Amino acid sequence: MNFDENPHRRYNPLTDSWVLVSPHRAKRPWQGQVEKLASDNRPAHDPSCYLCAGNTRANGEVNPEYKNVYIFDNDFAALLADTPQEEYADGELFLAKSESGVGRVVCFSPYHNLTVPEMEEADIRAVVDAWVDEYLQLGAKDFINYVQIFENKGFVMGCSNPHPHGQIWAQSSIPDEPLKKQQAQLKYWQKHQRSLLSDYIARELEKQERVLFENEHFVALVPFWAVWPFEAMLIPKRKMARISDMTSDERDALANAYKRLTVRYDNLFETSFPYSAGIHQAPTDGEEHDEWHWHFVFYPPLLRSATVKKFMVGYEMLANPQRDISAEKSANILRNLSEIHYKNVE
Ligand code: H2U
Repeated sequence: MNFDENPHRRYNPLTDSWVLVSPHRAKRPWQGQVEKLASDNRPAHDPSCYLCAGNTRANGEVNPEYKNVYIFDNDFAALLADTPQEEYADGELFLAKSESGVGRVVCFSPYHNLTVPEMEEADIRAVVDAWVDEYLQLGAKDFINYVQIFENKGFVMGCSNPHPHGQIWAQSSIPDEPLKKQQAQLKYWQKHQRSLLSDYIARELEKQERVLFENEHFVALVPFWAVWPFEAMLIPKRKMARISDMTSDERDALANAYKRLTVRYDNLFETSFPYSAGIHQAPTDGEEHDEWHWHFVFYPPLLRSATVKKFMVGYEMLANPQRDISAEKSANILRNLSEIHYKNVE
């Protein structure tokens, strides 16, 4: 098959879904929406930012003078711990269930003007440690069965504040996306007694078509089934069900890979590159979950410049996700970018 010329569908074995790839369409002209660039000239401390150290949040609480990571209960959390347990069923067509959970906000750094690609690796490691602690502490609660750790970056992604931060939503149900991945990984594990992603990265490392870089413990690649133009994954080389299985060296390696990928992203269009990124891992329901091989996914919306993003509309809302530029071409572009942040180039 000629992946760079002919329209085709690609299979995502992790979610059991398909993406339509139309590589011949990459050159179509764009007369649509152009995004505004957010100003990148931020002070290290913004007195009006509710995430900066020492500032007052919307509910009147004052943030401490934190030095690296600071985590607090989301004041406007989507999920609440003390939700009454109720079920509603009116026949088979009207079903509802109450959902309990916890929302946490994770400030990555007190410096308002930094983002992950500009942070020191040691400070990113502190974020990794905080994620592990939160996964364990939230997961230990009897009403929490799944912990979703994520970073929503950039106004174009609906992020409300440029201060470096992420969120954690922990809840009693396993949400749809990780559940699909769990079912696919379980099926593969039962069939082969190997993890789907161990086999996948072994093949990707052989092929070297979509691998961006690797370090001792992680592989960074554009997945074969990528939907977003510059979608990427960080996959641990060792099969681990959950981030709390990482050794200290593996945590350092994750911080290293997180920084290197996001520096390349910023360098792509010389802008603070927006994305939604998050960790998919085993639920905290008390089971072993040998099938799970945790991983970190990055879904960036930008398509051809700092101001032209991909829209998931039309055919994509009605039929299947679709992409123009092939995953291999995107990987080539990202692979050839420098790992020195463009702001630090003389
Ligand atoms: P986003 O930038 O991704 O929207 O995340 C910021 C979160 O911070 C958001 O979920 C919370 C919002 O509810 N928040 C507080 O908890 N306290 C505040 O004072 C303002 C915002």
